[in-house]
Amino acid sequence: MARILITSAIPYINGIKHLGNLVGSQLPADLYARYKRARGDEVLFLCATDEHGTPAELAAAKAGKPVEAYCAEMWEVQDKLGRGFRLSFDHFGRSSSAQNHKLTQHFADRLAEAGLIEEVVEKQVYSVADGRFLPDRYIEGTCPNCGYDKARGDQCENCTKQLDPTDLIEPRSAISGSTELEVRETKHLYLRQSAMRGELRDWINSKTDWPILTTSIAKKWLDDGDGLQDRGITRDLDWGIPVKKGEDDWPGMEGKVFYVWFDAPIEYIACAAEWVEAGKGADWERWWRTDKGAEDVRYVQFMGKDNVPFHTLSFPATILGSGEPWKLVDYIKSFNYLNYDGGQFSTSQGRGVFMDQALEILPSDYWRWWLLSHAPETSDAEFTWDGFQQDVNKDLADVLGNFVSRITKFCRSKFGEVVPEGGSYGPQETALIADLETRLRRYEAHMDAIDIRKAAAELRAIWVAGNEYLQSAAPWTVFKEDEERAAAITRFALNLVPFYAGLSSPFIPDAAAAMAEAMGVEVAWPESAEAALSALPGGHAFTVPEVMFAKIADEAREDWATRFAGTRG
Ligand code: B3M
Ligand code: ZN
Repeated sequence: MARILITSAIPYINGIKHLGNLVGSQLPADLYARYKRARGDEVLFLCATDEHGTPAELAAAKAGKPVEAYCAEMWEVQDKLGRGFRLSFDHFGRSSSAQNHKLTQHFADRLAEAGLIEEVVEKQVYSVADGRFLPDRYIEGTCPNCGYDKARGDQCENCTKQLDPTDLIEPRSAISGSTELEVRETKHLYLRQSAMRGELRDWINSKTDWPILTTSIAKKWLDDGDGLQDRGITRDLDWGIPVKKGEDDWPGMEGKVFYVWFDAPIEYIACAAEWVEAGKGADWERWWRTDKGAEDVRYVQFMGKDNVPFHTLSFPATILGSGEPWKLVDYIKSFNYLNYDGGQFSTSQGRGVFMDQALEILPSDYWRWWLLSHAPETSDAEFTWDGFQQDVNKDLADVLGNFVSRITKFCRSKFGEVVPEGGSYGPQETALIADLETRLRRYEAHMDAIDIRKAAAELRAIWVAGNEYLQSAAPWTVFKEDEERAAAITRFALNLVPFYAGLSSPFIPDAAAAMAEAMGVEVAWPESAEAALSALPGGHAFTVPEVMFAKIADEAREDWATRFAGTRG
């Protein structure tokens, strides 16, 4: 039995995520966690909300709430949606937890002890009226390039020119509108990542089995980007983890907090400690410390491609720089983007389908199946309503759902709600078992390799094979001549239902559970096709399940296409 630690990138707290976010980290991570558990491995699957930084402060201000209250509420919302999508986290934590405060301050202390932190005095804009330093995006003014009067200190939204706050004409605070701004000196901590270039390069070069998407991004930033420049890891903000050296104050850093991208990945570790604190586990260091049992853990991370540099360079720099035996990631599965109907999903424009809306219109299995079977692995992928309707209707309703409904209903009408006895299997059954055995091993290999689209294609082929068998063996025709043989075919086809339930459960857990329940068995991963297909003996009782997958009608599709075209609410 292997031990597998799985983390999904932790979503920002500010707002509900769209389906592109979901398929880029949480959902594939869940697929893998469910699969590994089904295979009997010991899994710890962690995720959390990413709660610090300017976006959280801004979103809270916009909602008219204190930032702590806002984060607590949004955590509830994201937690509930995660459960709605059946994301099987062992713990869904918060980067604002006490555990993360402690660990983040601990890492800063270790890095300072190792000589990897430098104190740098910089000049920054201070707002006298607001009594605080303003991050670039909190400063507004007139664009020197196009004259747009709401340009931000980092960029003009109108002409897209990148700006420095000092470029703005008549700069003012975006918080209060005050123009009483001055440039003041402020001290920040920089992590000397550049000192670790060699160590990081050796580590990344040793990862020959990583997806090309992951290593190409890592190497680009390692060598010719500025990814390994020394980075500021502190900010002049109120909301965040106070800058401390372990438990001690850090002279000159009073009132400052760590930068969100410094503490967010540390939450992966803190989340395991929260899991123990919540009474769900006994020992988190066994997963995270190689001197305390984690040397045989395989650690797999899931994330969108924009997060790769932070996970291949910055976070490993924190871990390696600490000089302590923390577990480093073994495999990083990264994703391209999912686009929406000829454009991009857009949180600011409300374009596309968001997690709450998706669950309002269809059960989670529909979304899980479509999203995972179209996961943007080797290139960007696109969601269209036509494609979604077509694929879901075909794969789930016409193939899988139809198979289950047809065989259970046929059996009920001719033999009652028990698996029929008698008759014998022939060449058709032998051939199907051989075919399914090959496909089962191929499916497992794709799942082990986290080749999600290939795995989905194989699973679909496994469903199709059963459907085709039933179609050609045609027990309803055979029944008229040879009831015994019809009984054997029916028994064999009924045995496919729990087989499908086991194999489908990582993709569509609710439907899988319903199938197994109808057949009066537990969801279980099959040892082999042969063993699985004789699991239900003659005389075993079952029930005909409810309609598993209703088809998406054209009117519904048209309706949704209009409803989600832009601007939510
Ligand atoms: N919150 C960005 C994102 O949600 C960021 C990930 C942090 S992972 C430690 O895409
Ligand atoms: Zn401009």
